Amino acid sequence: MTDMIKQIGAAFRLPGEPVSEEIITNGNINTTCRVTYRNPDGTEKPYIFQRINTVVFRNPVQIMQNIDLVTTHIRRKYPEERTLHFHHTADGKNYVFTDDNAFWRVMNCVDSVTLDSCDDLSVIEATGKAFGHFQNQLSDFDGSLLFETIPDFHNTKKRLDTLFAHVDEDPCGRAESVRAETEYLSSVRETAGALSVRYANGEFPVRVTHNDTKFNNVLFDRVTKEPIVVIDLDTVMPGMAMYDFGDAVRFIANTAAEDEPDLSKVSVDAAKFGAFCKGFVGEVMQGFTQPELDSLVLAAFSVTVELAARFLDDYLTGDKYFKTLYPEHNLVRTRCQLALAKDFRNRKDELEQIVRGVVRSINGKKSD
Ligand code: GN1
Ligand code: MG
Repeated sequence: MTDMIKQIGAAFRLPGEPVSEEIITNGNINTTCRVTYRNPDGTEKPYIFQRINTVVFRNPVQIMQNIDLVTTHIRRKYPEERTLHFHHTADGKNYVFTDDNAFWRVMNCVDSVTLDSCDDLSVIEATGKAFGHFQNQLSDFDGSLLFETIPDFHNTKKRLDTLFAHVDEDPCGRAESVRAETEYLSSVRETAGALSVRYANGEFPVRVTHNDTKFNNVLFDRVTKEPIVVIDLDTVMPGMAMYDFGDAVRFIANTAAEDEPDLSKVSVDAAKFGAFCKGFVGEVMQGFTQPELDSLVLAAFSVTVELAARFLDDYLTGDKYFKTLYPEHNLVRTRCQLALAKDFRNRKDELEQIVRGVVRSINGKKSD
């Protein structure tokens, strides 16, 4: 057991001794370990230890304040529901800086599983419900209380502007090798950036959104596969509701993984898209404006282009942001997201029809 783990556990006054640790490899940014403690009475209890990547999140203390506010709000509003529980140090902080100046937090480990993919449409619909419900949980939360942990996080226009600035600078001499990718991104620059421009113009409500609605950011019951709780609250900030939808289907309705190198495997699974839509829209529709409902498919396309731009930007600037498993990983991710974005675009009419069908069926049920 590393001294670091012991030092962190002691700061949070965890009872007993750590007996095992295991790295959880889901996230692309932070470092997460499951650490099991043996209590003085011999029973065992697992905890999640997480080191925040402070290059990405420059204000980790503010993140923890945000999380405190958000989880307190949810706990008060829905006392019967599961919320994340973070531990506190003797001086009341829900984080600790270790000797090497790393930023750590510790939360209770929820007995659960995460999923990276799934063919069971009822689980996908339930995931849509869970993310929709998360937005409802925070619908009456004052977003101005939240620190903007990463400014312009889902400002697609700005993400594309940054990418093209780096294409011109070309700090690693890689721009020529990604000409096809940048040409495509240039051709969709305006369309993909449009929602973020309209948001800045006040055409959509400012809501408190999750902003990182990946499938594996929901914990599921091991047996029933019912969602237990939405996790990864680091980017909960004011934002566009439909981007939570878009980012989720980008991941969940892809017929392949986010970094699939064989592009012939990458496409939108319409049934999965529809199942997620049914769950999500069913939860949020009541409070949604018509322009929000009408932009769901465009949001999926836009956020997929945005991710492609972010992965490519990281590739062009030396792979400093996302964790990579091999040298071309960010480029492979870029190509995969571009293939998916193209499919979202080509099948816009079909997918919009699915959204309209979902809305009709929800309205039909209400008037029954
Ligand atoms: C990062 O770390 P993780 O996997 O939760 C990223 C998301 C991306 C995602 C792509 C703070 O999320 O925006 O969609 O990778 N988070 C941050 O896999 O940049
Ligand atoms: Mg995340």
